Amino acid sequence: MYTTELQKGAAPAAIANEPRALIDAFEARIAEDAFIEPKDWMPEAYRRTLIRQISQHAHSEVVGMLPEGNWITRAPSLRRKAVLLAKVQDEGGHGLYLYCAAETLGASRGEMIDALHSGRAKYSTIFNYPTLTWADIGAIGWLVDGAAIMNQVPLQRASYGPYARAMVRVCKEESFHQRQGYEIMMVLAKGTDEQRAMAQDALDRWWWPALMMFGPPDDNSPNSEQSMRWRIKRDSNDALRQKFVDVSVPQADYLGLTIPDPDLAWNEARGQYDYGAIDWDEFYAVVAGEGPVAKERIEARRKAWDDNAWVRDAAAAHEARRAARKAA
Ligand code: BYC
Repeated sequence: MYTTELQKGAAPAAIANEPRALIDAFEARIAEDAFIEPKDWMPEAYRRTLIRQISQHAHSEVVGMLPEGNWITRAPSLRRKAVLLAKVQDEGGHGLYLYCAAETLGASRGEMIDALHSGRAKYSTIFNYPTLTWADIGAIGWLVDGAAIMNQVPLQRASYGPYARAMVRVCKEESFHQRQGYEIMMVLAKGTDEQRAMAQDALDRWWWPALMMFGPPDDNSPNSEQSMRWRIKRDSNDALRQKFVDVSVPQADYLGLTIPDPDLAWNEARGQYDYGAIDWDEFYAVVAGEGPVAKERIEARRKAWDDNAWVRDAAAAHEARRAARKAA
């Protein structure tokens, strides 16, 4: 994600000297819920906000392959291995759709990757935590993909067409991912004492980081107001976090597992769960690159990029030869 001078703090609604008539026409289209397409005129601040969010999203998918990829060779059965392999491949595919969506806004793939590798771009905090046991793979599918779906379903109606359309397929696949994770948790929760303890330990470690995926609280979210006005975001960070808590608590109950929050309680008046305080110091430290395995994650991405340079070179050489043959 790009934190350029423009994007520090809240995104400005418009940049000086943009023609009023164009801005008005753009805002009218947003107001009537029309999609904005790549060739349409758009305010520069809208374009940069989208590049920021979509590239962060793409990086999250690609870095998000690492914690689970780590378990492919150790999956407990051939079936589990095949399913996990398919899931991790899906995440790579999501990254590709999203990089393509960002490219339609004029961002180059090379610049986006460079921003990730150099630490200038952000990616979701959740992927900076280690996967210690097989139950973590269940907890990631259940909670991390569950949180991702909660956040991404409204993005299917984001005002930028290519982003919204990419989300349609991503959400379908995430739904399969969530179910495979929950199924792993069901098997462990109904298993031996040791397996149940492993499932509970995974829930204990992933619950709070999953709540942090939705971003800072609304009163401390500099981008939300403008992004919601532009209908990029349809719901606030806190609203989506609350929905996630409300659907996850009965799922944990069904598993016979305990959510690690002593303040969690049904609030009859609100018709929602109250939940305890999130450790925002931890969130901001992880955003700043201090996550438990943050350095390993970026190092792994850089190494993959360098080790596979020959593939990019070969593709470029093939394309150059093909173009030369065509010209001849
Ligand atoms: N982690 O003003 P705010 C997946 C940053 S992967 C890191 O609320 P915004 C999966 C935020 O960027 C799916 N940074 O921002 C893959 C901003 O910084 P800048 C991942 C975070 O954009 C593999 C600052 O904090 N999903 O599903 O309005 C395996 C202030 O925040 C985080 C997406 O990427 C965070 N958690 O709202 C399994 C969804 N939260 O840029 C699963 C797309 C906030 O101003 N993104 N920050 O320097 C979004 O929906 C929004 O960008 C967010 C944040 C809700 C995340």
